[in-house]
Amino acid sequence: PQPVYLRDYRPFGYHVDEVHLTFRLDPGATRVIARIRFSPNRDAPGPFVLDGEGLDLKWARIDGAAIYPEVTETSLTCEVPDAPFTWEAEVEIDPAANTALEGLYLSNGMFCTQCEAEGFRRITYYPDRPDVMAPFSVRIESDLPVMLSNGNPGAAGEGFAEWHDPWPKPAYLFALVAGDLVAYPDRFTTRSGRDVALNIWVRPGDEGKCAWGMEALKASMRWDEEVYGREYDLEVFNIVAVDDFNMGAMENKGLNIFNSSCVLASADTSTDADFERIEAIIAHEYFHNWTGNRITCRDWFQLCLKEGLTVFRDQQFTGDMRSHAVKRIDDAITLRARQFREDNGPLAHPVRPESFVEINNFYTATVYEKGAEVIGMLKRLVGDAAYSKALALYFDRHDGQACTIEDWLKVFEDTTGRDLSQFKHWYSQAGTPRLSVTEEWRDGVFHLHFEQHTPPTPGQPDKAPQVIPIAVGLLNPNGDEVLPTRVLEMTEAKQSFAFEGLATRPVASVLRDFSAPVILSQETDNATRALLMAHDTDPFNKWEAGRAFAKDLLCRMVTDGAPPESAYLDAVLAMLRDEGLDPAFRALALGLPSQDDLAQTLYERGHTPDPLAIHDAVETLVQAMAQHMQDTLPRILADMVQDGPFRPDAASAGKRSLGNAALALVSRLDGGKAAAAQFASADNMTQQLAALACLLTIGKGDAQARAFRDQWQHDRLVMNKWFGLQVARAAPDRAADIAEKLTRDPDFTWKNPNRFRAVFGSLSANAAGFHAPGGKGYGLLGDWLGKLDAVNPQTAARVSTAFETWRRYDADRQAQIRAVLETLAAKPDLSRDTAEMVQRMLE
Ligand code: B3K
Ligand code: ZN
Repeated sequence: PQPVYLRDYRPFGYHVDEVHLTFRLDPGATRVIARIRFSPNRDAPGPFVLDGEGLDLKWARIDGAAIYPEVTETSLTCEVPDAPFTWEAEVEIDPAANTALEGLYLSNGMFCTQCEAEGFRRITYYPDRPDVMAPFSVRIESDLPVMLSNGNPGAAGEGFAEWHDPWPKPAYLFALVAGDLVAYPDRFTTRSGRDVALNIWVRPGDEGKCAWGMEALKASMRWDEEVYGREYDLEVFNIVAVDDFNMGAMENKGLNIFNSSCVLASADTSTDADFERIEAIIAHEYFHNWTGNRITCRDWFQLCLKEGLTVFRDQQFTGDMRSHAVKRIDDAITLRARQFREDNGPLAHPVRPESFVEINNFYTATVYEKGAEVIGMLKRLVGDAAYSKALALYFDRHDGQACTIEDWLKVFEDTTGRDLSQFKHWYSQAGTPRLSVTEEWRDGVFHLHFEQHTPPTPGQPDKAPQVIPIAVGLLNPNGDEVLPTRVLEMTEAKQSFAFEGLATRPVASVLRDFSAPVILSQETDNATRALLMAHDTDPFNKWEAGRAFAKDLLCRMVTDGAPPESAYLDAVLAMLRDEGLDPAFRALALGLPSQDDLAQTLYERGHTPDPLAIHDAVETLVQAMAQHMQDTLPRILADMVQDGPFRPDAASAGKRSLGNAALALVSRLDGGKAAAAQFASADNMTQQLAALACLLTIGKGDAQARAFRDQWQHDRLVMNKWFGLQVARAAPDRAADIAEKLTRDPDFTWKNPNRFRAVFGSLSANAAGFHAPGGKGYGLLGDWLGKLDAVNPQTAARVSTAFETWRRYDADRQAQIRAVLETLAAKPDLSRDTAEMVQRMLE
């Protein structure tokens, strides 16, 4: 298939004035009758071509007269009047056969839809593009008890229900749900006094897992009013939980559809991480109502317009609800693990890509998370007040429109008078900038000399310097801050900044709060790191000093056989003991860089990474930490015991998080005694699962894994954890075997994306296990990707990114992975999704 290019954008030749759809639901033969008012777009005349895939056209009419359009596999064309006209057509579709989970499909007997990005064309013939916006009226006919669509409810009766969405929207926001569902209801009054009915719709039996999601929804609605001045705009807001879903959730207007794993929560089945993720995803989808729905994207190249901004907003929300410091660290960890990894490999692409073969392959960490970082930098550069003014102008100027990144940047230019043309490189240049800094103390003046460089990425050999906001603070050598955070604005390839009026040579805390998504290198020594770990007032850099220390130490352990250094162990222990610090922060301070991150760092430092050597170094360091901290750990375990029933709030979760981090270390010393005890007594999933993880990590826990299964066999979401954890925590030489054994388990319902990812997402996340010698992990994943691709291309393509780092490894591993990728590429019916991914990885 040919790529689509941003530069080829043309508006559609017709406006859609209104859409009326009737659905006669039937699992194997649903009828969709469309009546649509079109009018010629006088500003941009063009041919009348509708998108359509997998549709069986029964008849079509224009202004009541039968027509016989020309239909291909993907489109429909016909002659139309040069004036407004009514298009009518009836198609038949087969939801029961739809395993790709795109368009209208069935999940456990329930009808549901997923239309973003281009799924609506699998429902009826339509200009399936985001810049065509129209009000929709929908009538659903079936004997199912619950029938939902977008907007406000209309007439309903025996066997039918009608919905009307007054807000013009693109087809990708269309949704329909019908099934045997029960509601968890609530209400919300907006600040202007509109009463909104809220519902979370679930399968009977799941009502008890809705309270948390509902609280998160109400908190999101309140927050968006308070912080962005955005109110909800319909009489109802519905959320539906669906088991079979390709991603997390979908922001359909007034009818958000969620992967059940991203909305259902209870203390005994969900971990603290689940609670936090659910809160964030509910907020994210809700926030899309303004950033995405009311203001949408002109074309799919502008995806970051809605996704980067909405991620940025949900990150702000989580920071406000919990802890800004902890959230910033978590986000930096995720960015490095997913986006830096992507940016450093064959799948690197700009935040706003310029071409694609399959748009579903571009719902990436770069578009989402780097897209959010770009907004964070913009806010840091213009300041909070100007950011708020720019956003107010954005909502005011563009409400009801389908916009571009140019529109977005223009509101900032107009409110601040700044020229953002250089800043725009963040949208067009792929790759993670490398920022290096050296320090100089001369004649009582302190200088920071910076250099930036962005390595080549596919299709982009040369990069221009970017605008980098560098937040810096200075400490004096006894640890007192002598210069509070100041944002330096770097615009050149090389640039220096001078600091005067200092009595002594200071210690620099650079890139505070992770002020730009770059890889910083800074010559420093252990004493400086320890000083920053102890005294930096910026919580991110306090943590980062330890993280960078650990990274260097682990690299030296791998390359030179260096021993774990006591300077590091002492500094971490001091943080662990500091009761003035938030337990969640102390838990993060105990964490180590991921093995994948270490592999990339070693690679960039000129070594061929050996995943097993990296694994061994990490094991050695963890063991040394456990021994070094052995006197303190029992006290931490005791202090972090929660009193009273489980509460999912941030403070309680932080205590559990520190307790579980301590438990992991204690397990290295006591052979798993404490973990086994915690497993046996836990009254919540956070502690039960963490205890099982500790045991599996030290090669024990078989009995507990069996008990866990017996206890949770009936709960599909908990069983995903059971599948995933065994692979994630397997020793390197056993990971592929365990994964393989699990694929033969009768409960390995692999067509369910959550279950598939539980096994194979965990296999690729277990770096040493996935890359264990012999290539068994590669072959197993390759075979299963081939099998899944025939059924669900989107998920297969996504999981194939497990191979994106392949070029950093040795010749044997490269040959093994290349063979797997080539076998996939040669498959006769490989999907466009997976074919594009495999081809980009092989190029
Ligand atoms: N907008 C959806 C993602 C759609 C993915 C299509 N393959 C969820 C979200 O970002 O909120
Ligand atoms: Zn989103």
